Amino acid sequence: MSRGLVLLVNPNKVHPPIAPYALDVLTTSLEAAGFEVEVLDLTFHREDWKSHVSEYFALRRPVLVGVTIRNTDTVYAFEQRPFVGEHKEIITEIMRLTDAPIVGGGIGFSTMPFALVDYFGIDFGVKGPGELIICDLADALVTGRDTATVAGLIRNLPQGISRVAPAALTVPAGAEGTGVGAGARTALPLAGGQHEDRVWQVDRTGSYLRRSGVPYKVDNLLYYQRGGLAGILTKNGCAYRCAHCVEPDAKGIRFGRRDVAAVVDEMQSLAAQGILDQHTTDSEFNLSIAHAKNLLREIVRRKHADADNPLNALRLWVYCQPTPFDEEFAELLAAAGCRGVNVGSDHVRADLLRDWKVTGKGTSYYTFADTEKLVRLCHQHGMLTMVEALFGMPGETPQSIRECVAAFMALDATVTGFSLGLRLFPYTPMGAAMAEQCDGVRTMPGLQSNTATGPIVLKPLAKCSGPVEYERQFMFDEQGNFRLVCYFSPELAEDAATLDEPTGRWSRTVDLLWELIDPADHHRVMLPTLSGSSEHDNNYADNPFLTSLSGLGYTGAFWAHWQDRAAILRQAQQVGMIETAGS
Ligand code: B12
Ligand code: SF4
Repeated sequence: MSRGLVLLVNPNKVHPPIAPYALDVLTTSLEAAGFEVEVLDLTFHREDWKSHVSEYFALRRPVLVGVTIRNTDTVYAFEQRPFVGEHKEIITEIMRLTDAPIVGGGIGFSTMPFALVDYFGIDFGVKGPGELIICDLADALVTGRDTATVAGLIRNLPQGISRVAPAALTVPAGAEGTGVGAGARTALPLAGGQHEDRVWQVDRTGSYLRRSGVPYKVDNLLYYQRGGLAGILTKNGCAYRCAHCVEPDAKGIRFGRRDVAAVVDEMQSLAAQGILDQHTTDSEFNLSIAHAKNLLREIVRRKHADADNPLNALRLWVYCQPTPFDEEFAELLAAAGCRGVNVGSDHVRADLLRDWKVTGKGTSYYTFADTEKLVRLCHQHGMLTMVEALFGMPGETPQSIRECVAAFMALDATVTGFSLGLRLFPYTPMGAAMAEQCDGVRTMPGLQSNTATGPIVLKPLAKCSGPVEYERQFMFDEQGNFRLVCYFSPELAEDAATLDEPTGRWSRTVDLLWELIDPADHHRVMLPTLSGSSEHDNNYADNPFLTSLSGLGYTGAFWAHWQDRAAILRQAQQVGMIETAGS
């Protein structure tokens, strides 16, 4: 007999649609713990979500409602489009229709969980993996146990928002206050739960159930038909500490490796449902390389053991860092069915990468030669490559951009993505450092937001009343209006007015990037645009090229079709999917 009904809501309205993998993970654990679970997925109800929600609550009375917040915003320095406003609208409507407590979670949510519990006005929140904590919470609610016993749970109480600290965990030395530091020692968890080891939060042994066509569950096949990709997690977390990145904080600072057979069972189950293009959802597939190789060996073993195994038709797409990546890894990837490798190389200049792309100990882990080797190995083994560059970190100049563009274009990757500007988050080393430097009293050159109404002055955590106030300022201004804080190097060649204005747009640098690329190469590059959403850039959210691509039935990583995008856009225009073909 069921212990009670838990409703899981996906409020993600971004298209092309990406299946809410997180909800399959939570459903698997909750069902194993004896709960009935239903998923209310609003992704395909962008227009009629309100009636869909009210029809549901007219019939059903869950004991707990979980809402997944995958993306806070586009995390795109030009578009700066927040999603949490539309999520709040949905949550407010749910609160009107039910008295059941609401718990929020998700990776976007985990970048600023205290601020979002406060903003949404919900009862609970979870930072990081939630499959075990949500079961503990549901159990507490149905048995009447005090939720103060639910380790890791963020609670919204009349006396304020606080977190039930898990047992003492290993956190980075010096992390107190900002969550930034190096080395490791045992210490009490920080009030905000930032930069923690979250391996204990992860179900590492089970195979997550991936269903299709079952009412009130995630419909993985429908997502594949509409979005062309499914996700597969092999491990949780990242042990590295790159200055711009939210993932070690939001997902955990140690790798929570999943059982290899359980992951491959899951991949096989997806493939058996006809879901053949699978994209890793690890922070980086090749970190923890021995585990990655074992996983690939298991796929290859099953393929060889049985010609009818659906894994023989698998097309795998992976996110990687430039190292570790050796000949054996490339061979295994290709043998397992990998079609493409997306590598976050970010830059060519060692002086810029030194304080930016670093391990947990603060040391550099690759040079440009590693990216050259990776691209060569992939192409030798018949795999496509996408190499990503990120411009605008502190110290970036027109000269460093020129050097990087020349070197990256010479790689001759299948596609090269150039992005400009950083979205800052509360617990990224860079976000925390900017708050320290502002110290609540001054702004810093390079801080920018399209909707700022005055200078952006951030306060460090130690000077805030707590994590709510600290986290909020990266998303909202003092009046509560959206102000997504970004950063662009002030050493780039922009007009004085742009550099002085908190809303200044680094448009001359966008022009520079376009000038540096020979038009004959446009088919194989992604370039930033001032609007931040066009068929030329790599902003996925409602991108006209990507919606055409998925509408026309293409599958696989979107960038794999980038070189053909002029023809695909023409095709989309011919069938009336879009109004004008891109230039
Ligand atoms: C793979 C990936 C992609 C692929 C997806 C391919 C696919 N088919 O899955 C592609 C390239 C398409 C993509 C696109 C985008 N992505 Co993306 N993506 C990822 C990545 C690497 C994995 C996401 C994932 O599926 N994880 C696996 C699941 C199982 O983990 P999870 O979602 O975290 O869920 C766990 C917990 O969060 C928690 N949890 C989740 N929900 C809930 C709910 C409750 C109630 C509870 C209690 C707990 C809980 O428990 C879950 C199980 O452990 C993440 C980074 C990362 N390491 O996770 C970025 C990431 C999520 N993406 C991000 C962004 C911004 C985007 C885009 C908006 C970018 C853009 N402008 O184009 C789009 C949005 C697409 C969309 N439709 O939503 C950001 C979000 C950051 C933020 N602050 O919001 C991330 C974190 C990357 C980053 N470093 O900035 N993405
Ligand atoms: S390797 Fe760096 S960029 Fe990649 S997830 Fe880890 S910290 Fe982020």
